[in-house]
Amino acid sequence: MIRLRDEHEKSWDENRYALLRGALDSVEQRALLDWVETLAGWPETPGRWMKYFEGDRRQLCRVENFLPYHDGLRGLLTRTDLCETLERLCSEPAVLFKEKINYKLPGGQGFAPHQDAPAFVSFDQTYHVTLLIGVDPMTPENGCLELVNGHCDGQSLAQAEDGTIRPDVAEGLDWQPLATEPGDVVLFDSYVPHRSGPNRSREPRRALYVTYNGVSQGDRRADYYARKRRVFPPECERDPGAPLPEESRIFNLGNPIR
Ligand SMILES: O=C(O)CCC(=O)C(=O)O
Repeated sequence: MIRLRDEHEKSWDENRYALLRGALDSVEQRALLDWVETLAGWPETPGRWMKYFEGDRRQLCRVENFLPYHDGLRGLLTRTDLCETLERLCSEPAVLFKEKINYKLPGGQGFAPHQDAPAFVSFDQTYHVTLLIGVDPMTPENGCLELVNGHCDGQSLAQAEDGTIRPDVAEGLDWQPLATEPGDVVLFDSYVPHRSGPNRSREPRRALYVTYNGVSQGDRRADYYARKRRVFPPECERDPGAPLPEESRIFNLGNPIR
């Protein structure tokens, strides 16, 4: 069950993130693994789910916008225990803003230090909560998430030109690797600084990142994907001769995506 206990509430109050160990049982974990493997095999199809790649070998690194096409994942990401937990964290009912699976296959790149809030400004929204569910064990070796403790004042830190945290500021932060097991769930808000290393192991490190916002900030999922498709489309929808617009930057913040 994805429910907050006292220790999670305490962690949230102190750090704006909480780690819920063993929130999914073994049956749910197996189903999730199966779904994530299925999505990796879906063909690149213009106008539908969005597959992104990294490196010269076009290694799969992300699938997004899969909710309309997958009943199991839609059920998991909108179920009652999760919605009630999100309502507590957003202080009002929450709606789903965006969903992605980061595949981080062996050799897959890490993510530069960043906060999500500066990348989620396209629709005048100010606050989001992201749910992370690790499909594989997440370790320092395979590039687990690293978070900063105590950054809970809802402020954006100084940014470099590319929207990531300015390196001199990032260097001074207290980074904590958050190793997780399959079935663990992490919730963190859009101001928590985070980063991750590359996958140096021989196994995939797959994880779901699903972002929600309070309903008073609007149901903008469809708008988000319409805009992302326009300014940072998957490769199968790109005109190979046309450069991506400047606005594509915030749809690809700190990321290794081509
Ligand atoms: O999957 C990771 O290693 C980090 C993901 C992340 O920070 C992001 O997608 O913004």
